[in-house]
Amino acid sequence: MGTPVLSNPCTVVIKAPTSPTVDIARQELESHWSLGSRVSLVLNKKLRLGEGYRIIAKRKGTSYEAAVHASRPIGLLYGAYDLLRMQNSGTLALHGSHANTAVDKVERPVFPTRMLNHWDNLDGSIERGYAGKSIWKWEQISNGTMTETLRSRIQQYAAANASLGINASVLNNVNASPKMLTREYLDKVKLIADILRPYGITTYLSINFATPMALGDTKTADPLDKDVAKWWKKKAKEVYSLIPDFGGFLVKANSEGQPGPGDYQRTHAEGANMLADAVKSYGGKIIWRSFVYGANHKNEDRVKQSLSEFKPMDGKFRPNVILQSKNGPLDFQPREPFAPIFMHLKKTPQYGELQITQEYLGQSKHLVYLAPMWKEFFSFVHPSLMQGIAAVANIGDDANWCGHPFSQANWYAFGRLAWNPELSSEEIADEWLRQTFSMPDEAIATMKSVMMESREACVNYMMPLGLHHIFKFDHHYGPEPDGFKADYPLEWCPVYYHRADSIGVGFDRTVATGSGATAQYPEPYASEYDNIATCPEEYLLWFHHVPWTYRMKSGKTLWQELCDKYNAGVATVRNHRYIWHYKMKPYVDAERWQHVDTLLNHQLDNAREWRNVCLDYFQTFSKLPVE
Ligand code: BDP
Repeated sequence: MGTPVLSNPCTVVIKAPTSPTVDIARQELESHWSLGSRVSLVLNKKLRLGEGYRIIAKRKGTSYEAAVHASRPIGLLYGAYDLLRMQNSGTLALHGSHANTAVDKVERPVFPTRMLNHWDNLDGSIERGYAGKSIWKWEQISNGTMTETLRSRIQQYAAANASLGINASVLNNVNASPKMLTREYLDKVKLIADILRPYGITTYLSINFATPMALGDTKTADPLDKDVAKWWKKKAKEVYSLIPDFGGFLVKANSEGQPGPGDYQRTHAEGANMLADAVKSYGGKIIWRSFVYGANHKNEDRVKQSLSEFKPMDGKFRPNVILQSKNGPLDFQPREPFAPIFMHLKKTPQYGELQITQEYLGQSKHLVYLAPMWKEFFSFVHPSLMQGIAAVANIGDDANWCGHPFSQANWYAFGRLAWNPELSSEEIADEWLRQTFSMPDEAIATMKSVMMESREACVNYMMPLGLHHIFKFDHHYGPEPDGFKADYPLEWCPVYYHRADSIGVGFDRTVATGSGATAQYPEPYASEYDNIATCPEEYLLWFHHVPWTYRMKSGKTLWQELCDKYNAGVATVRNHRYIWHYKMKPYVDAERWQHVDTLLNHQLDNAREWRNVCLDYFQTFSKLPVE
């Protein structure tokens, strides 16, 4: 990405008090704006644009006159980046017929909080990270300074996020180390926060609920214990003395082995509220994750558990507690119906949690563009139901940040949708492609359709028709539909989810005969999903146990349809590989072309493996021929 630095930079006229943020906006325009010799940045508090901005640009002869107006410095920076985006994606151009000759637009972000969640560990590893090690090189920060290499990398990270409007970053893994809150690390966090701040990014940390006890400062981590509450108050004071605009804590409690209030027979609300009280006077937030299963509702269908747990707590949280839930009720599968929790909690602010890192979508080896998946979520869960949107980052220290060159499009798309979920997946892909490659329009269109087809292809070659969680154990790469281990929780075993038998396949979640998960949905979804005849086929095996010979809408049997979907998934990848291999070479530098080509070959092998392993396995139940 990026445009060449001009030899004769443009003049940036600034009508705003100096500030680090305005300075960055000026530098970015000076170095990269090439459509005019003058551009203005105008701050006007009366505009009431929040983090937004207004851009006015007009083509006059051989250049544009452009100005960004905003009511806050960050709006000027966002506007400056938008100007560059329009330039780099050809929306503004001195030649060519499809460029705009005049633009006058106001932009405001839809989600107030637009947040990345890094699952980075203090030892530099990244949980579900596929693009190298953590970009936070903790060992390169000491005595109040950091290496220049690190500083510049973090600045690039901040700039990339700000260019999309991402305004919050949780630096560490939700499976958090208690060490994160030691003074040693807080001093380091402060330096990172100082770099992120002028880019409009608020720093947050994930915490381990048992930190005071784990560090040996208290005897318990019971949220109702006075010493514990006192410890957190003191810790909050320390954090805010270092980072006055610190965002708050993200908490994974009583989930997958993490400590939490439940260890002391306290509720999630009691745990969250104790922390909320500690950060309240500083304007801090507690972001509490609803991703819990296997504790209080052990014998319930896993997809029902988080709503069962949290619904009774609606109204019991302090105002500065936010509940953060994954888009689907299970766990970032290639396709899930939406998580009904967003509709049920009326008194608790909520964030949606998406996953940019492709844990279940081919990691950084498969070309899978995720915008269509997130748009699907927003089509059910209206953005107004959420105060913020968070996403698990796919960023690591690989030279290209995200591993697969096309995985960068997912970071990009998340940021764009967090700003404006109304943007279409196509528009975002188009923008990204034009800023990432220099290709003629026809090639852009071709690659756009590759990107647009890629997620459905992934669903098809991995788990079509509502199948889910049939991944290999633990690392979640590759198929293991026969996965069962007696010594693991049943919810970690693929056989628990597909329930294949001689009659059919799929998880019966109906009210009459199954787990009743359909009843957690509001109408019209509850009835629609509950009835096999009206259940959308992409969710069929999510909600129903369906006979192998069941007639699908196409007239084919379920078995035939399943075979066809798997084959279609493989065929799409084969076509994508063909397109890249035979058509894109002239337009892409040798290194990136080779990299993507190798990855697509690999993806095709993987897609075939998925199809073959799954169909061979399911055939042992269906006893029907694979066509
Ligand atoms: C699952 C991941 C696991 C995470 C967990 C979570 O496999 O690594 O810790 O989600 O979100 O998807 O807490």
